Amino acid sequence: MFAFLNKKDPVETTELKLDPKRIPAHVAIIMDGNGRWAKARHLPRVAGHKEGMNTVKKVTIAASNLGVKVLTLYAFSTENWKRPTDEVNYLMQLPVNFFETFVPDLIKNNVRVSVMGYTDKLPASTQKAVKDAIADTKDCDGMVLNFALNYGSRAEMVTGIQKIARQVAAGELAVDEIDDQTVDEALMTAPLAPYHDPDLLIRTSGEERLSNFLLWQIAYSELEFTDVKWPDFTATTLQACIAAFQSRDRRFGGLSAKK
Ligand code: V0D
Repeated sequence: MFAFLNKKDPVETTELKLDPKRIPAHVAIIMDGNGRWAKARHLPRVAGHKEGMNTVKKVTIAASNLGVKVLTLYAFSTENWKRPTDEVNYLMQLPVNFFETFVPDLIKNNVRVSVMGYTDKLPASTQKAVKDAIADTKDCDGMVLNFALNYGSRAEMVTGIQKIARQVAAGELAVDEIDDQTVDEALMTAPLAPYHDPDLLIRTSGEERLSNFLLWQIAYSELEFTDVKWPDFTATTLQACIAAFQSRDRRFGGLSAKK
């Protein structure tokens, strides 16, 4: 089923039958393969990032039209600083470019921008673009487009544990009161409630690993891996991933589907 998901060349099929009542509320994507896409075309890596940003725009509108509530995109990890300076500098310009070219479309589609990660470590111009995108879309109440920027799941958990420990030390919280919800509320996905946990996690470009992304939050997520490189990902690829998601029986540890 959905064999074309694993083809090098994504086939544009017209319609995939999706159950509109079982669209995953929160879809998270590890957008991998931009460099590989560029290399295959004898282009510099940054050409792949540029094309990848155009894919972000198309997939955002497609997800919003399908009724997704939260789309989380892994744009820059805490490890990506190890890349060549020129590439990092180019990446840091993308939110600026994105803001300049795409905010009107986001507003038209009622999409609100949100960001999670250690954004205070980003260049001032990047921080400003992110802040402006958040401010300009703050009244949109359709889908949330949530960028993970300078994000790492272990760092997020360390910060969350420190927050909880501080509440305990201040006498605001008893150790025995700490539960799943305490942790949910201490993580960077807390503002996405009730959709803080992804229902579906997609990773493009063939690698099957999590790379320090949302480790707590994906406890019960369905995982989809596709060989399609992020710049080649389309609305149809997204539909195929959601069709695969709908073909699965989610049990949440029990014996029958919860919903
Ligand atoms: C490059 C492919 C949009 C993956 C997508 C700073 C890597 C394009 C943003 C963006 C990146 C982030 C926040 C925001 C508005 C736009 C972005 C980065 C990389 C890293 F408020 N695409 N994009 N940010 N790429």
